[in-house]
Amino acid sequence: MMVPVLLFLLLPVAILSLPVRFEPMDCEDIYINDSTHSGVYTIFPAGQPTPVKVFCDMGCEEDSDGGRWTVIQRRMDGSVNFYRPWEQYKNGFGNVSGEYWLGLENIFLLTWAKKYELKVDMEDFEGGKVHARYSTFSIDSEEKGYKLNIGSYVDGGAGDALSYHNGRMFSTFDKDQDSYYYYNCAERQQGGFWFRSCGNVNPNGLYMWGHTNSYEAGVRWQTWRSSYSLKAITMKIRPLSLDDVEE
Ligand SMILES: [Ca+2]
Repeated sequence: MMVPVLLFLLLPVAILSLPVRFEPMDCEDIYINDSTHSGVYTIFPAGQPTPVKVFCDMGCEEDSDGGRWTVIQRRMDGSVNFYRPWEQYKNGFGNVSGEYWLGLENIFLLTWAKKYELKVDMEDFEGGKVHARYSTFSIDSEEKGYKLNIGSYVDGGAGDALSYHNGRMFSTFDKDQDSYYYYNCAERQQGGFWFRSCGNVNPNGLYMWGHTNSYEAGVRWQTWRSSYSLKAITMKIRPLSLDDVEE
């Protein structure tokens, strides 16, 4: 009888003494526990054992916004094709050290677990740089079409082009969930997004190097530059601080 009793007594001790593995959920966890340098890291939005590679924007000295951003989307040189089907927008694609899409399921898991804000950085080919910041950001589950939920436009100089898309489901060329009966917006705008009919914002559109007449398909943020396909655009999220949540 003594052996089972001893085992029973020692088991909790054995479990407690196992080495604890650091499983960051997002870039803020990495910033607090591991590293304050921007770069590629592994996060676990769905918990172990499902690692996801991501680019963390930890900020820099001349940038006073404090970093800790988890990059969910990035365009910078046209090296990655963003005209892809639903399954790939769901699971993510591209190259995390360059252009990529983190994946709707990962974005859903992150924003389901914590409250986030959104910042979109953008650049044109003439050296202009602006951003657009939104007070909150989350998306619903796949059953609800990964519907977009954003709070109010805060600032940034880019203008509020994204609010038009608020409350819309995500669409790809093979899954039309937009509200434009006559068109497939993802086909027309050459990328996946939360299209309405169709949109003022097209971060995942066709990389077109600046001025263009077929601006609808370009990488657009219409309230900043119209008939223009941007050089760079990055969508990134960060958990709200307790102060922000209480407001
Ligand atoms: Ca449609």
